[in-house]
Amino acid sequence: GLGDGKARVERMFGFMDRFLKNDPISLQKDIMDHVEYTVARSRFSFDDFEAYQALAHSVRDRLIERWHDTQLFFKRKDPKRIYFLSLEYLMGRSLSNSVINLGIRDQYADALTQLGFEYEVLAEQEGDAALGNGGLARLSACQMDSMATLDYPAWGYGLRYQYGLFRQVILDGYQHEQPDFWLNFGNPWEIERIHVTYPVKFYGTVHEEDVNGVKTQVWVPGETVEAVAYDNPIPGYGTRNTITLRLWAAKPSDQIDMESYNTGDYINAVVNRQGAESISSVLYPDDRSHQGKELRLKQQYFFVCASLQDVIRRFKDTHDSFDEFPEKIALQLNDTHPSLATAELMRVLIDEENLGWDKAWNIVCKVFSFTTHTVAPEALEKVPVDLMASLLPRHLQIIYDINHNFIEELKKKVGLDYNRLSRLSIVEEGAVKNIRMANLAIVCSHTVDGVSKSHSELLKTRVFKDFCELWPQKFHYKTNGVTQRRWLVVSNPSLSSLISKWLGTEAWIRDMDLLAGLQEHAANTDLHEEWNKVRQVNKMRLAEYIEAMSGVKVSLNAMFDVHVKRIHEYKRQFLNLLGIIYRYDCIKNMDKKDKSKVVPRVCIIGGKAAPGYEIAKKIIKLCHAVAEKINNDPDIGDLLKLVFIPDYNVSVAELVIPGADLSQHIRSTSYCLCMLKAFHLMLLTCLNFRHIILCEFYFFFNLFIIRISIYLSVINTEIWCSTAGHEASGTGCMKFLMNGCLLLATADGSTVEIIEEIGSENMFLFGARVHEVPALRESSPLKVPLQFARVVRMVGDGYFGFQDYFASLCDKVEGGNDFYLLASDFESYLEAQAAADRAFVDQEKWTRMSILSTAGSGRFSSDRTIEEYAETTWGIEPCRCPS
Ligand code: 73E
Repeated sequence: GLGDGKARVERMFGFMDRFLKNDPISLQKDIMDHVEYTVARSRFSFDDFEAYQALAHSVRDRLIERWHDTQLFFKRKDPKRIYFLSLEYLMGRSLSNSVINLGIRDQYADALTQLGFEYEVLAEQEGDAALGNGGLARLSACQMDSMATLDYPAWGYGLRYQYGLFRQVILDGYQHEQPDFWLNFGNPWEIERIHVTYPVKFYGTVHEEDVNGVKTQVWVPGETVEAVAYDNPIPGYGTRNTITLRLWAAKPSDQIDMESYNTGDYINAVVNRQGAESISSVLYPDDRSHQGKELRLKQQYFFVCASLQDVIRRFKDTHDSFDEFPEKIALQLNDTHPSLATAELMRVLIDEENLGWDKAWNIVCKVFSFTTHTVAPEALEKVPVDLMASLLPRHLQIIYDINHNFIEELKKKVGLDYNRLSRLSIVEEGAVKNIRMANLAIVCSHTVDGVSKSHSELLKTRVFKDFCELWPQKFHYKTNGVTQRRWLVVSNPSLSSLISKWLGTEAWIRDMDLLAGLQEHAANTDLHEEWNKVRQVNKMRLAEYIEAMSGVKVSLNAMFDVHVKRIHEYKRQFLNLLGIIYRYDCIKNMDKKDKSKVVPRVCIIGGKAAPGYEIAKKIIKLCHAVAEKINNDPDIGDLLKLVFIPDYNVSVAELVIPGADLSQHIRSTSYCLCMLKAFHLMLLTCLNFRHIILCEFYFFFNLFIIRISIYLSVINTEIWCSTAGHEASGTGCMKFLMNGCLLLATADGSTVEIIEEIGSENMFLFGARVHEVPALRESSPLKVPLQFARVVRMVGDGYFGFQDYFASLCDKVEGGNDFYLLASDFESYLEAQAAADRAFVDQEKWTRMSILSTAGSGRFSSDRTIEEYAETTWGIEPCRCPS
């Protein structure tokens, strides 16, 4: 044997890299062995998919080696650990990311060439892991990559949904949803840990018992489900560190229901057992509304309960007392979705570890931190008390106790200001009583982070105004970032090589600030030439994909104008479409001479609509209807094309983003105008019904005065406080920016900080700006530009067909209902589009802006975000495994 203890460990480290070699011959042998023994195909007959499987398994072996070493190293060093709790991760594909982070992509490509395969072709065989909806979920994935790369002792926890985000299928221009059977062909990137399981309990009752003279609450649960761990190794770049993303799957508990077996109903007893699996079966496909569904709450609790048992088990392996818990553990809540973890940790510490309330509370307050991604108070997650009482009766008690203590403390501080107390309370009173999950998370966390500078302003003035006033030192922000490994190195290898060549180093892959070094070359004509060549090849790839998906041939001379993200009214894909219709209408009415001056465009739109979101689905249909008309109009030709890219996901993004010239981030920016509109409407109503008002004036003089002053105070608060928009941050824009794509955007969320980095002269900005709000107050917001009215009417009058179907869509922007301000922003949107056209004609200028975009993107690496979290929120340090 290897001997015991330290000597054994030293010898084990001595063996590292002697296990698996990375030269082409060894790689070929490994791949062929996996063809034969893992995939179980004859080495003389296997197809591309089977070759991909074998390849993936050989990469997996290498990941596992490093992963074991890392976990062993962490155990030996016992540093403070960060546990990242998120209900969603959008990992996309793993193969290319892994071989690049392991630093063996070229070796694999060579090995495969010699075997008669092409690396790229095999990589295309992989399906996406889509265990999340959009920005929040992709952010978790980017942050895992950064935590691994920066050597932090980190664990990600999540749910292993059997069905990820639905597949979007377009039939006749309408979105249809199909289940995402992502596990059907096996998943080589996970390791099933059949021995790592924990029971999770639900329902039942709580009663009081006398335990050794102490009154104790005892929960007798009604249902037990087993959580099984699936580990996904996450390799860092330029380091041996490989961390764990542990996802839980629900399985029926082994504590069999003897009663049903004994009554002889064997078949039903077995069938009922399988019901347990439904907890982790499907991801909720809506990233905005929280409907207080039982299954959703079950998922949340299942996930936090299993994760905390795992965290505590690992802690207890090496520690005898809980005193050290806060020095060794940081727990991060990714939005409110895992916020039940706070009450669960209290329950475990009090009921199972017998720590007593004060000690437990002291620990809870020190370990949790919370990141909120929300902009609107009304979008905050709530759980009906009745639901909580039935599913988690003991947790409800604990939440009530936390709230009681909090309110009592508060009364000492702010007195008996009941309005304020009720706004801060974790429990919302009303016809339906609710638990406010954000309030729970804030009260229990030592730090609350927003996701951009402007979001943090919004938290202070709107979303968590009362809490910010109460605990100003608790509130911070960390501007989101994305990982340059996936969004440049994996998805845009030729631009990455070019960057390395001009910077004279690859160090930017671990240190994005170095990209600023490109600035000095921004006017260099040699760089311009190489830059444009790379961008042109990427456009070609995208054009081929577009033709394959939609049959539309597009010209490479055209500006590729891309708008890809979840479909939402506030993201204003409808505004883009109205702009396209306007452009179409203009070209159609031009004479030949003017047509020759038009900058050709390919407008590319992509994104999924939540299955129950009717208006979003109509926007998708409208896109197809408009595309049908424009793309088949001989008067238009290559001057304008419109394509919808179906089933937008991470791997589609990897193809689309590098090929974009221009990208749109055009969400609406201010509520203020809406409120002004409300004010105008109110005045109009007053004028129409002035006789009623007069009556009221005479008979209820006092009441009327009070009412008016209430109206005015509401309006004033809205006007002066709502200086930001509906997007907390936005991360898509950062990916485009890195890839040298110019942004057409509103100045909100993370765009505000992009402007600080690259200057507004290098982007196409439009819409209301924060400092312009007072000026906007003066103008008449009810004015609808003529062109706007005209294009909306074209849709409404059936110019693109489907007149009845689109009626409700037009209603959304006509007749004073325009909540997302499409009409008021239309003119400035068109001006920004015209500015983009002018810049595109000036090739030199465009290329310089493109280089400066990449050069200014350093700040938007998730490495920077994670470093900020590590230093200021989590208090953890790197722990680098020797290599
Ligand atoms: O602005 C984005 C932000 O960039 C925000 O809308 C998004 O999070 C991104 C990352 O910070 C977000 N997603 C959700 N809330 N905000 C959400 C809500 C419920 C379910 C799933 C996702």
